[in-house]
Amino acid sequence: MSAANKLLLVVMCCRLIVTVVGPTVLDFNDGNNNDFQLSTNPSDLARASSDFGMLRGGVAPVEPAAVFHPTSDRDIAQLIRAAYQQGFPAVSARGHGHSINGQANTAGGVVIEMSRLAEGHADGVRREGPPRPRIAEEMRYVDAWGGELWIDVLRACLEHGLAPRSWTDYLYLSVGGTLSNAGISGQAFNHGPQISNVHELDVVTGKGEMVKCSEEENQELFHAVLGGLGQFGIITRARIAVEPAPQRVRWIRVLYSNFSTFTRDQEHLISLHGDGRNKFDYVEGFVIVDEGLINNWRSSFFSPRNPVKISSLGTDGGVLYCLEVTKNYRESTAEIEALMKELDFIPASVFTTDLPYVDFLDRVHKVELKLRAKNLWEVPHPWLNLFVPKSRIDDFDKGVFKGILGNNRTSGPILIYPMNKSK
Ligand SMILES: Cc1cc2nc3c(=O)[nH]c(=O)nc-3n(C[C@H](O)[C@H](O)[C@H](O)COP(=O)(O)OP(=O)(O)OC[C@H]3O[C@@H](n4cnc5c(N)ncnc54)[C@H](O)[C@@H]3O)c2cc1C
Ligand SMILES: *[C@@H]1O[C@H](CO)[C@@H](O)[C@H](O)[C@H]1NC(C)=O
Ligand SMILES: CC(=O)N[C@H]1CO[C@H](CO)[C@@H](O)[C@@H]1O
Repeated sequence: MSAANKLLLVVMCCRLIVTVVGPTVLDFNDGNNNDFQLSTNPSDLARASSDFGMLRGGVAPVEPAAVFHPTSDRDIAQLIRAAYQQGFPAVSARGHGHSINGQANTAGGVVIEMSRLAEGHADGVRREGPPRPRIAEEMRYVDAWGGELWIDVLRACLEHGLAPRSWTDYLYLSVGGTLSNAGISGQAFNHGPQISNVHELDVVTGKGEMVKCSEEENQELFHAVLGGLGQFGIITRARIAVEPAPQRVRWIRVLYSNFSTFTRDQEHLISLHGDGRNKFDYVEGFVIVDEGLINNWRSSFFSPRNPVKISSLGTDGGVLYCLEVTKNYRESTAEIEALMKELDFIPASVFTTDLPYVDFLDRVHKVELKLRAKNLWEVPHPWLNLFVPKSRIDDFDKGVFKGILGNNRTSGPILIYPMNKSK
């Protein structure tokens, strides 16, 4: 922490009473007998300055002036009220820092660390942390702290035999972080993205007000904050819809060499949504431009003793498409066979796994552990998500998958799956 940074913060907060308690703590009193501490601990600042993208490698990271560890929504409201009334530098919320390009950071401002950190708090004093997930079994919802990781929300719900319905592929992301985007995965065709599965939010607004919002109450704020990239307020609590947790999952991958057959089958599967229809519970897919990928990223799946050879499948342009589906089940798997009969994949290319529901949801974490062991997790991730209109998807395949990527083989993951606009 440079002296210049600290000075900047103190100057900009000149109307607050500031005491420098130790080398890494700034103590504030907002004049109303409210005391709070900001951390300038180098490890807090370093953490807040980097994210999953790691796109600034080599260049000095942009540091915030300080980091705030809240234990409740009141703490956050107090900080933001002081910031609003007294001309503080910018404030941003950071969930698990798994977005890219410094989205959760604010250069020279204060980063609110929403996640539960084992280290405790700036002054080293252990206080009670933010509220734990609270489940209402009858009403079928869970109330979760904005900084809670989805994996912890899941674990808490499972103790009651319940689980949220709509997911992201990876669960080590915070509730507030994914609800500030959309939270999209293979369940979205049926349940909508995560932001369509929220009943109510507690939000701290830019003026430091604590506001409850929902479809019925403060509707404008509700819709602004969901998918609002942290720009309309800070989510401190989300009330999330849950369902009885499925027991087991049949997880199937099949390959296609013909892009239009692949997209036709995917679109057919997402047209089967709503209650009472025989449908898969999850529909995704990915593009394979390099055999390395099959035996790499998403694919502890394909047996190593029986590696898939793209060349043996007679592809056009050397690109393969993998449809990935799951069905949650308790006893019978008859419905799965019926659905598979409706598809037109390469007959010899069916890869099937059967596993507990939690293991399926937490699948990317297994990949994370493997990549970490090879030092391949904390590397730059120049990731990009795009919605492509159906009318241009064939051009996209020719130009990007078969063209740019087919000619410059990459072993990074390339996911592709359709979404219903109405969801
Ligand atoms: C391995 C991996 C897999 C992924 N898979 C998917 C996927 O399948 N589907 C999908 O939709 N996304 C996916 N993502 C993207 C991910 O959902 C977003 O990047 C998400 O923002 C990360 O959550 P986070 O808690 O790390 O948020 P952060 O990166 O900490 O924050 C992201 C944004 O949200 C804001 N924010 C954070 N917390 C709050 C809060 N409490 N209130 C208001 N604003 C807040 C921040 O200011 C920032 O603008 C994936 C990311 C990774 C790294
Ligand atoms: C892909 O399948 C479509 C019909 O689904 C067919 O018209 C087209 O010729 C096929 N393309 C190739 C390269 O075989
Ligand atoms: C980054 C890169 O190597 N791009 C090349 C990919 O392949 C096309 C040919 O299709 C080249 O024109 C690009 O330069």
